Amino acid sequence: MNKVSRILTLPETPRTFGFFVDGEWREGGDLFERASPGHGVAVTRIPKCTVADLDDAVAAARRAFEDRRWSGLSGAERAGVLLRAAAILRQRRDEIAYWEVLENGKPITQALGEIDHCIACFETAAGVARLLHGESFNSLGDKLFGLTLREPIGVVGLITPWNFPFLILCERVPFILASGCALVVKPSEVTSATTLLLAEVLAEAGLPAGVYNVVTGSGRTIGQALTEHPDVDMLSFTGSTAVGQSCVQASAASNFKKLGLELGGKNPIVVFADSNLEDAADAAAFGISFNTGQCCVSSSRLIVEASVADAFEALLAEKMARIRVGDPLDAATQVGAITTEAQNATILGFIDKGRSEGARVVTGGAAVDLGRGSYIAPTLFSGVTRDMAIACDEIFGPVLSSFRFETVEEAVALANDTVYGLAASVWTRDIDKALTVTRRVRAGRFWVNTIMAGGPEMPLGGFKQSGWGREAGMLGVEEYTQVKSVHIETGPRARWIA
Ligand code: TXE
Repeated sequence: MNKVSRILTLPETPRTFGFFVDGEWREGGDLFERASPGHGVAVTRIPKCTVADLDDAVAAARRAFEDRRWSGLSGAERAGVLLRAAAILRQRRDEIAYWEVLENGKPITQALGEIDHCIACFETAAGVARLLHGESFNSLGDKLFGLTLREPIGVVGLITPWNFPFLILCERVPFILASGCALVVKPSEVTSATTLLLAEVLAEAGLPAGVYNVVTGSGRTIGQALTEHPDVDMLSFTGSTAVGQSCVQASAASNFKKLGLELGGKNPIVVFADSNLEDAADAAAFGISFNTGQCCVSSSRLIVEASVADAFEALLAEKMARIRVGDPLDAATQVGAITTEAQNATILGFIDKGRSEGARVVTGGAAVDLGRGSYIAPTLFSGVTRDMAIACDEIFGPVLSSFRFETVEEAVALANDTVYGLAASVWTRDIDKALTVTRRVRAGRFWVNTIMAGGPEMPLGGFKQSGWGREAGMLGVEEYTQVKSVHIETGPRARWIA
């Protein structure tokens, strides 16, 4: 599936995008120019929208929602649009993956795989659109009958980050649309292109005007205004824990909009001595290097049984050293560029801190010089203690911190030793150990003898400070609905006034 079907070269000139409101493209005044992180070459120009543009988009979404042009359709009709969108995405797969790579720096083969996942999200959401339903209560006695209705929550604001611009978008948009809501999306300012391309896809698929609007611009202006907007009913935010906290405050200070939050992670991979160590090492290398570790579910803490720790670290380091770091447009590349200069500096800063706090670099530990762009070698730190920055903080880069344990109790305690709770992985052939760790470690997504597996049928989201709510699957549609309890009386009323 992931074959690159044509030779990929950089665009000769940057592509200029407009923004999308009420079914129409609008030109931006000021533009933000984005350089490809893998090459340092300008690739896109994106509007810096104003708060007035955002107000227009929210008003368009509000009109679309209130006149029921989308929410009033049957689930089958909504499913039809989502399935047509999936078919168009399949046709435009190479093109969307190309723009994703140019702005984000991820390898092209990975981007293509992500588009396939996005197509599956649309198809899954189409199924859920037809199946969404409430409940009936036939247990209230002969005189009363109860129903719960699932109604779309209304206008949703969606703020997305730069690490998986299209994938995170598509793990939300089709499910939000399946619920019957209208939305305004604010993508990351550095990776807006594919969110705008989705507007073309949805319009061609027959989504009514005003239901999907995209306003581009900075987090501090457009993002903040969306979180504070009194006419937005729900905000779904994926990004840093710090901005997540400000979303909570903005929601409380404006209109108590409902929040869905997917924030940071410091995810454990627990490896027992009895596991298939070759497989576990391969998974650990993948878990920290996939998307250059700029992934909220990256397994960034290795928790390995002491009896095999030295051998396992050596095996893992040997595998990590063989990972092909390279040009994102090259189909042979496994790990591409770091997406922003700020993130590059953050990761290198953590590597320095790890060294100065006394951890030992087993492999990597430095930038990779490819002549242009920002690249960092997959890095393994041994001898990490719980007080070190590389033990606690989300690095969001290809940097793995290794810890050791003697007992299952210790493994569980180490795995839970974080404010986050997004994902976890456990490796063992012993079902007792696997189940104990799975039940006792607090994380929203769990992998047993695998890592980062799954599909859009399964819900995703975090425990603890990793967030609120669930996306994808049935729960991912229900998240964007609210429940109305309906009471229906039959027969004569038992009168209050005699
Ligand atoms: O995220 P921001 P940044 C983590 C990761 C990374 C760190 C910083 O640790 O190193 O966050 O990344 C918009 N009101 N994650 O600074 O700022 C912004 O425009 C409303 C984990 O890039 O949170 C973008 O669209 N919105 C994460 C989105 O928020 C605001 C993915 C994310 O950017 C805003 C990304 C504001 N005041 C980073 N300020 C994950 N869970 O996958 C910014 N934004």
